[in-house]
Amino acid sequence: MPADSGVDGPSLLEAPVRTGVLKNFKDSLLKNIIKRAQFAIPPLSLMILGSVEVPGIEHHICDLRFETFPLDTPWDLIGISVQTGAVKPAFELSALLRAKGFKVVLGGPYVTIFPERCRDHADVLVLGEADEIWSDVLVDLKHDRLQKEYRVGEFPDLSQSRSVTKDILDPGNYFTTNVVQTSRGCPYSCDFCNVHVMNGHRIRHRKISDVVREVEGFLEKDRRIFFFLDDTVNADEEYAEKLFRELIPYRISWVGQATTKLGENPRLLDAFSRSGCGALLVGIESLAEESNRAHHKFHNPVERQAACIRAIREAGICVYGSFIYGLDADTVAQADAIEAFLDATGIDVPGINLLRPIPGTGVFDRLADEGRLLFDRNDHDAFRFSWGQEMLYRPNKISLDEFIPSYTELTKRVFSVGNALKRAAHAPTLRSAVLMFNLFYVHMYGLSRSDLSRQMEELAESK
Ligand code: B12
Ligand code: SF4
Repeated sequence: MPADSGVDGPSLLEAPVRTGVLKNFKDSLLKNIIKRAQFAIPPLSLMILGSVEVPGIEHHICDLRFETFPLDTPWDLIGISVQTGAVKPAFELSALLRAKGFKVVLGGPYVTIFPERCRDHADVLVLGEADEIWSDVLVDLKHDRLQKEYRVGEFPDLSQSRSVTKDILDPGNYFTTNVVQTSRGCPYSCDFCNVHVMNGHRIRHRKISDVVREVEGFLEKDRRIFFFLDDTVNADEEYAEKLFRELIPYRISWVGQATTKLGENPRLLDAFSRSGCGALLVGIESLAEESNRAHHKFHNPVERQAACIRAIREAGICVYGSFIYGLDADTVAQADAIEAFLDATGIDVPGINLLRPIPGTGVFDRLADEGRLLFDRNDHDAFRFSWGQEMLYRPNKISLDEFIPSYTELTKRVFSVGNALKRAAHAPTLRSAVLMFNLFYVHMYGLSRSDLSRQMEELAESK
């Protein structure tokens, strides 16, 4: 269920404006900027599946962020990608389509982790990374022998060449269509994340020559920025250095996600910078080491983070620093620590998240067992995720009455228009994107604050 404030995303563009002339003006100005900036990137999962060739089968992608589902077309099979935070709308859509007589297949992270909860909502389930098994589904569809469930045994071997086409996308819908993944799997086990649950602990690479060929082919159709969607694009430093050195001649500009360890590897930093890296998202989480340990995050020791971030920025790469405030050893002192860290490092775009316990992760089960979830553990719809909105759990060392004001005061200070302008002026590159993101966050964190203050009132009433 999306929040009324619109913090959940695209619906914010249609959200009713609130009272106050100045506020209305600011809201509508920011909404227009966001609409124009069109931050959306295409879903790689559906691009991959849509590239699987089976004679006689044609794929179409409908991105419900921009398009209305074409119900008048006689589709043979409709696939829906189900993310954990969007289970309810996915099931509702499936019910509507099935009531009209269409066959529906559900796949994606939620289906893979909770198949038993999905069985009644589809004709067919696909469990796991579907790169290879999707062709079996299509062949069975052709021969009218679809099974109820397709379960991927082994993780697909990514070193097998499989080309990805963008021809089924409408490029006008997106900020860029250049999304590429070089590897899957994560060697770490942060308990708030389900990447290692979904994709395993072993890093599986694509061949460097395949990735380079893909970049070359993508460039012919769209010269905009590239997104490397890997969770940690520097996880295997040797592979990353080889790959990005080979990409230097293509003169692309790109962004991705990395660990701050990058700042300690000058050769790799040089390869990133020379291949056109403009910005990296890094997960800092807590500035209290004990908190990170409590959530099984052992890489990136806190005392080395600041120096690493400075090194990355000095190499001309912007840093999006992602924090989670409210982890298990955090006290309210974290709020000031985060602010001081932002000043000391010059992080270009900060993201100050609340912990969103996602069903299927270690932290979800632990908080549920400890009686700290604020919603029923079986009601997965309650555990939607986004920037903030309401609290889903009780922090360990801070009462909710203290935590919510501490968090909202922090985001009010960090996400001001003045700070947005300052960060853009000091960004090592991509200044207009840094400005846009920061302004977007001024707006979004404002919405998140209204959700939280409503929750505070409700909690007070229920006491
Ligand atoms: C890129 C990305 C984004 C992009 C979105 C890009 C886009 N338009 O798709 C951006 C930056 C916008 C984003 C935002 C967010 N993201 Co994100 N994101 C990712 C990331 C890094 C890669 C996704 C991807 O493309 N993977 C590659 C594809 C190939 O893998 P896949 O999607 O799993 O698809 C395979 C299978 O699942 C299956 N499959 C998938 N769909 C279907 C459908 C059918 C019919 C079938 C048969 C099979 C099938 O086959 C596919 C091929 O093998 C993942 C992490 C990850 N490694 O997946 C996180 C991840 C999906 N994001 C996550 C989160 C939490 C968020 C945010 C809430 C973050 C935030 N706090 O704001 C927002 C929410 C956005 C939203 N409203 O949904 C979580 C989701 C947890 C969950 N669902 O259980 C993930 C898993 C990361 C994590 N740490 O846990 N994200
Ligand atoms: S948060 Fe990042 S590093 Fe931690 S397990 Fe998930 S993908 Fe790996």
